[in-house]
Amino acid sequence: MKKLLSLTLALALSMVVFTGCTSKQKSSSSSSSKEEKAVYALVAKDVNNPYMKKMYEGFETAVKEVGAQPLYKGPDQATPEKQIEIINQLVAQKVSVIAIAANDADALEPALKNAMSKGIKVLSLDSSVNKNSRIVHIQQADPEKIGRGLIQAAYQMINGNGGIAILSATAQATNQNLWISWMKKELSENADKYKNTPLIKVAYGDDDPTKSTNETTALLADPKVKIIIAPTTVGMLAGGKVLQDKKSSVLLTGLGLPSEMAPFIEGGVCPWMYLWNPIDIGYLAGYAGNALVKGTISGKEGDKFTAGNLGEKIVTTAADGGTEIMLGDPFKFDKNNIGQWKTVY
Ligand code: RAM
Repeated sequence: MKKLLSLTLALALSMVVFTGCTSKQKSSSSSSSKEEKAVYALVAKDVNNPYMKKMYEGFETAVKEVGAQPLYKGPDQATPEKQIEIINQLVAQKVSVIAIAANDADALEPALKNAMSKGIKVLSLDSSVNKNSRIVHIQQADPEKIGRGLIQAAYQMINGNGGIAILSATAQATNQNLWISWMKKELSENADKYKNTPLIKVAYGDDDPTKSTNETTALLADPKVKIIIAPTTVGMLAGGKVLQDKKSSVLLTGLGLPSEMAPFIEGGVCPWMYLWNPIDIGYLAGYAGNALVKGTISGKEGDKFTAGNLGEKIVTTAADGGTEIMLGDPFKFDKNNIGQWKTVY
């Protein structure tokens, strides 16, 4: 039912290019035993992050559809050190695929290079590793559109008047840092437009609910701050709760899960926000990993493959000179559509 709703909405909202539909699940009818199946692992930034769990949902579906064995791994906190340990364990376990949402672009390089030297197909998703550490990256949406779009949204929400603060994830997170660099570019390239909406501070909540709550509270101590941009689902939820509890007039936008942020959009704390379908990111990674294992693609620009229900996907050049596979455009959630999306993801 949820899948159908998602599909219908995505069609109805065809003015935006968005693959919002949750991939249909097929049950794996393979009769081969678990031992014989190749293992495809997803390494989360942090296993407890609800967004990562949604990504794994899609990954698991895809991996079962192609007849392999899915595995979910990740640290309890979003640090690269723990991810290195996990990568080494997966190499020892002789998995076939490692799809990783990286806590650092460079720190994982030796471990991932070692994995690739053993024939393991390594891809990053959500938050990329550097181009030497992966075969290909699964990119959720154009980082420039995300970064510029969030600043433009914040500007509109505060009518071009008031300070902007950013509540990010960890200081090393590749995806958040890339989005923030586009936010800063949007501000500096249009200095006249943004002269009354300066960026006051970038705070880091580490994708930890408690730290994100404390950082939000600290941001509110500065009366110049009129809006907080949280380009992380964990930061969005924590920020929304603080603003609502304090009945603050400071507004919030960013990248949030509709299921978590519906009350704040409906209540007005967050006029609107953006995201893409995290389930589809994981699903795409599962199919891309399988295409690498089967040799359908090698990860070079121009390679094409069918990603199950998402249809044909193409490998393109990424901004860092490596390659990537793009899911689609960010999608806007506001009072008009949040009611329909909150039950989807
Ligand atoms: C958080 C994570 C993740 C990011 C989303 C938007 O859950 O930091 O990496 O893509 O937010």
